[in-house]
Amino acid sequence: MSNVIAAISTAQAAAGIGVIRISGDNARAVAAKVFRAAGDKNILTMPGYTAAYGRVFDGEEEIDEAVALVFAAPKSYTGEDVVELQCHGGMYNLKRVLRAVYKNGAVPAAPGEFTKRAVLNGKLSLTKAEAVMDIIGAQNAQAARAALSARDGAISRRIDAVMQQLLDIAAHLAAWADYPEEDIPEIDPQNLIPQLEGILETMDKILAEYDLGKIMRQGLETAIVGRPNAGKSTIMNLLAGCERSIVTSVPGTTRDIVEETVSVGDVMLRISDTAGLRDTDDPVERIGVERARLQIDRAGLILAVFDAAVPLDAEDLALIDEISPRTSVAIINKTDISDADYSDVFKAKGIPVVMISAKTGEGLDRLRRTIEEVVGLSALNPAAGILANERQFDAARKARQSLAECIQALRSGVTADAVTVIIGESINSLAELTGERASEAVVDRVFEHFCVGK
Ligand SMILES: Nc1nc2c(ncn2[C@@H]2O[C@H](COP(=O)(O)OP(=O)(O)OP(=O)(O)O)[C@@H](O)[C@H]2O)c(=O)[nH]1
Ligand SMILES: [Mg+2]
Repeated sequence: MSNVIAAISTAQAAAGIGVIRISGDNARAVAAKVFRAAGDKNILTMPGYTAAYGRVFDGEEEIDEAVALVFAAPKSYTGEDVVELQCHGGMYNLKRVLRAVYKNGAVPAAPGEFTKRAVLNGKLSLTKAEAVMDIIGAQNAQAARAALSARDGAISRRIDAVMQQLLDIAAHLAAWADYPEEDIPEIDPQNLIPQLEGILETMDKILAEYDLGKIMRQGLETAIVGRPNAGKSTIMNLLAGCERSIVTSVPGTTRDIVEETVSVGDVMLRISDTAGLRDTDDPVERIGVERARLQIDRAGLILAVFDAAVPLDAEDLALIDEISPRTSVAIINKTDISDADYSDVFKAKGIPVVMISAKTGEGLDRLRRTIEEVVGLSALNPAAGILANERQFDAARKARQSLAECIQALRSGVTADAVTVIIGESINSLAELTGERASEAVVDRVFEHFCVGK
């Protein structure tokens, strides 16, 4: 009976209900040894998608009461017979029931093993399986929507469409090369190149959206930087909606990095408030400044704060130079006490600039809108099908690379045979992406990251 696997599928914590999932050819037989249905229902003969109330036993000792749900193969999550025991929640109780299940012939499920079986039994594609984990891990509405779309096959469909076009071209090329005597229209590289370029463009778009998708799922690493006393911590608190960072009129207040996750429209920012940038003899503050500089290097978005009440100094100008090639927003703060407007300095460098008073909140909406525009997430439709992880991205990148090589080869006049081989490589990479041709090692690696019980 060792093909029967079992695990706790719900959170390992005190809870009203906890579910133990059992899957495999003999799942019913294992379940029947620990669960006795009330009345005349019998786990062994119950039809799929039915439930029975009953009691759970370890040998002759009654250990819980539960509801058993039966899913008959192949109409179950894994494609095998599945029994789910809805027991009382709570760590001790669930583990006790699980032990009884193991004693009666099931073995512990490895991480993601239920979903892996679903893939191997043809119930799910690899990208859909990955989406299952993304649904579980989603931290915001956008990420959940993207994961749900992927679960529905949005990215598979998008990749399949590309693959279909390549298969058509490859088939045509092969037919033309293999049956020269047949009346197959000759292939003109000049026609093929624009066709392949169109496909390349689609792949580039899919690849470009990956970074935005990552920002959507994980949030964007954001650094608030600037001179001491410019109002960085006040802005952090304004965006966070709470007194997260200490604010005082003493320059050099913030030393350690203070982190907070904040939603700005559809964008999730992982903000770090940092120490004011200046040369200082204070050893503690100096470490803070070093950390601030590291944070600038790491950040995907820089919010650079300038104090309207004092003129720009050399430190400010150096910062402006540093942020101009990066994704950044310049914030001129303290408009409530100064009319100074040096926004032209930023505009000249192409840096979006917003004037605000962190003290009164004036300009906060403008700041939020500007951040949204700069990050560009609104251009992304989470339902359209976005690459979900590095594995998928790598495969897509390889497919794109082969396509580019193919176009290059056509331009330099290589034979149709050679071109067919390169197109084949591109198709293989796409098939690896969707899992159609993923090796066992790749499949194993995908499920290593799953939780036990899913
Ligand atoms: N009038 C006015 N004062 C402000 C504004 N924003 C911040 N301040 C004041 O400026 C001082 C410094 O503010 P902080 O937010 O601590 O500045 P900081 O950039 O974090 O400073 P360090 O942590 O020392 O680098 C405090 O006294 C704030 O109350 C503003 O918009 N208007
Ligand atoms: Mg501060």
